[in-house]
Amino acid sequence: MKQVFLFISFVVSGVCYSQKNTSLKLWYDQPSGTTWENALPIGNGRLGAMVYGNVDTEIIQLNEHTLWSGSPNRNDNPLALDSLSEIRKLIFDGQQKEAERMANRVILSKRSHGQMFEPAGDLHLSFYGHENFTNYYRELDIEKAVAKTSYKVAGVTYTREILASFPDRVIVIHLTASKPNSISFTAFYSTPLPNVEIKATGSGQLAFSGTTIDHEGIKGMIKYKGIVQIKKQNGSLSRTDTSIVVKNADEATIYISIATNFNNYHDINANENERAASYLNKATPKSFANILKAHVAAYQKYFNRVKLDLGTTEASSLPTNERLKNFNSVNDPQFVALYYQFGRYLLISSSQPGGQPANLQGIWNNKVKPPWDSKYTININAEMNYWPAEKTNLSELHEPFLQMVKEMAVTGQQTAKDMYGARGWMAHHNTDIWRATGAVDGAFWGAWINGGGWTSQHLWEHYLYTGDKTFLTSVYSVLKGAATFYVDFLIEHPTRHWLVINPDMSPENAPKAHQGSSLDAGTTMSNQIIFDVFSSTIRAAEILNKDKAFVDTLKQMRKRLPPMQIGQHGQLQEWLDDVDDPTDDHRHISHLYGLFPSNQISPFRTPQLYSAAKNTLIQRTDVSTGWSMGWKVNWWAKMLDGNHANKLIQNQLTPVDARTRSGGTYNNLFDAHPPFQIDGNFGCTSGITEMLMQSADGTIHLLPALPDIWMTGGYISGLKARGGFEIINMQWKDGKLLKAVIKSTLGGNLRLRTPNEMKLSNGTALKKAIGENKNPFYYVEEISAPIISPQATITMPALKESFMYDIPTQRGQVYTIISK
Ligand code: FUC
Repeated sequence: MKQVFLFISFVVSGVCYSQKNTSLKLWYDQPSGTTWENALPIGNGRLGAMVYGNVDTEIIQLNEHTLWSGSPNRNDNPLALDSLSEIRKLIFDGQQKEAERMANRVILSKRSHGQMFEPAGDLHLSFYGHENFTNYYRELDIEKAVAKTSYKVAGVTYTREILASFPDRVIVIHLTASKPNSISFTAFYSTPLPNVEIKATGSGQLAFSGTTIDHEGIKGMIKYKGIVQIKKQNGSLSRTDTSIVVKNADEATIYISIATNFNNYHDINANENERAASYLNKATPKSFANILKAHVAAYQKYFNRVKLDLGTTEASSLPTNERLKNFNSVNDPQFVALYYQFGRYLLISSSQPGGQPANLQGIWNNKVKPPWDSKYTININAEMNYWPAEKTNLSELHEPFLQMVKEMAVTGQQTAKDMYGARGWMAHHNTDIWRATGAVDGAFWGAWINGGGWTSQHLWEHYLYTGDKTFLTSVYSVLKGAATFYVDFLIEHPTRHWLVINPDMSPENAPKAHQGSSLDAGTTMSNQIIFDVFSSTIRAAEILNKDKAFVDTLKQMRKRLPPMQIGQHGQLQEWLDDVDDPTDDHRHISHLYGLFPSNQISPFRTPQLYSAAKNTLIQRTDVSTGWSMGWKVNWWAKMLDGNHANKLIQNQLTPVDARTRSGGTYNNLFDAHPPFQIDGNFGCTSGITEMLMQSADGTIHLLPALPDIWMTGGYISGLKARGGFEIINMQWKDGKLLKAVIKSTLGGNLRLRTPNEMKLSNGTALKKAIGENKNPFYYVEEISAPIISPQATITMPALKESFMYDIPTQRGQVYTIISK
């Protein structure tokens, strides 16, 4: 440890490195006012809150993870089956527009287009005579998951702390003052939802209850109950019908418990009153200090696993909104580390085992009709939310998403059967708390078939990181079901004779050649997804020694999928025909799924495709919506181009109102699509990890894409790599990897790729790697050679020199390598 500390406590050209990083705070010298995106998010995976930090009337905007519109429902359109062959024919005949018209009639849901994640109302705290204040300060401490506001009125310093306790399942606010008897306020509740009963009851309690709204013909049936309990020290407590009044107290603690009748997507028979009361009654006997202690310990169990130091400069001394404004014109590497850790903070706060997965807004929403219903878009956004989970050492927090996949594997079976006459299961491009798997929004967006295929790959990824065979056994049928759907649904292309999906689309994009219709057959992204679904199912079956005949079928069919193609503009073709427009800057670049998150395109194994993918990335340009820029950080990291990845981080870390159409970041560091959409936060945290360490493509690649600006030095600890490896820590200086300490939790070959020559810490030389990596977690499927247009110009990548070593490891052992 001493050595580590010595290394990281140095100063290089004004940049200071210190492991004692005390700046993991978002802080401001202004209250939020009325702007929701200025408020600071807290959450425990079940409850979320946005803390405004306003002085005379504080607003705590509340959320509960299961408070959704509607009730258990399905949204399949069974008319699809009868028209399927006609739609397919139209698409194969080049009549996409006509096919889309028909799909709108027969594939699109005639019922719900997905339900909405609903707000749980606002708690207001009105403080008498606090209009004029000085010394204002508010912060979100992401090392502790506590928000704080303080200010001075008439010589008294007032402080509010607020947290969403992980172990106690309540939100707790603690109000203190520097002088006794100073705390006087009125607490009241408001909500944008209709028909809510609000009632102050005896002994400092304010309760609210209601039933969620109907939406698109689906009856709202989530019953919810919130109880706010105020405890005070000295002073007095009274109430009106709908408010609690505290006068002249020394301090006050406010406990907020919210619960619903939701058990799971098909069972809403819980008792919300009993639930809310039981969480509250367990929490209220505890002091704030005790709740705080248990909360911080539970939170840090996750958060402290990863530490990142990219250096600290003078620029870091300003409030967060100022740093955001300045970021593109000053050197503020610590801001990147803060943003990185904020992504991890948001995942811990919005996704806890047993709860709902982080939706488009995580767990934070104040609108009755939120953008895209604040649900789950599974043609990119929901998957992106979980990209950082495994690699940033938050594997357990992947669980809510994996559970959702398992549940869609149940609801999606009927969709596969009723709509497409296929076995297995499928989902279209959206789902919600009811795990609806029908097609929504319009055929242009919704007739996408691969929601099950893509999400199912998260199960396989979880296995690749953890090596947990019990888990793999338990989810095998889900993987198999996703593959089975494709076995039944793929059909032979009439002229090219490959097996293709039809109807198909490359999410939300349409080539000009298709008269504005997105519908097509055999798009590149679909082929890549099916390749992965087949490959992971084959591998899982082989590991579990199951289903030999089925494996054989999958292997035969996999060979007949279309290969990737390089088109006339040197681009990776998005569609089966060479119809890409090199001036198209659409935010979805779905066919680069093969580059990331998948691993079918590699600088080392498939240089032509790699070069084509690079051309595509350049043609599509950088600036786009928030999540698209987040994806691009990952892609440029996979391109081993740290400077370009950093440029995307700069674009993303731009105040949103300085731009017109494109994404950026709000003052509270929420990502802007715009509007707020959390996937960009998570995508960027994943991308920053990919710049520092990648564990696909047969190796653990250390420092694959370090930008010049981070070259001077840095430190990261706790990243996870596939195959159960943990990068306990890693340090670099002047672009050189100095040292890496790696733990093997599963044993097996550790193949490392490093930017400079390394040796073992005891001075022994490392064995140069040759041939395939024998570690099964690093097995790379071979893909078919691409078809290349005669007009395409392909520049082979000029790769920086790197070094590859093999270390045979033992389970539980730690290996330290140092630069040679
Ligand atoms: C997809 C994207 C949009 C948005 C929505 C939630 O439809 O194309 O940009 O992110 O999801």
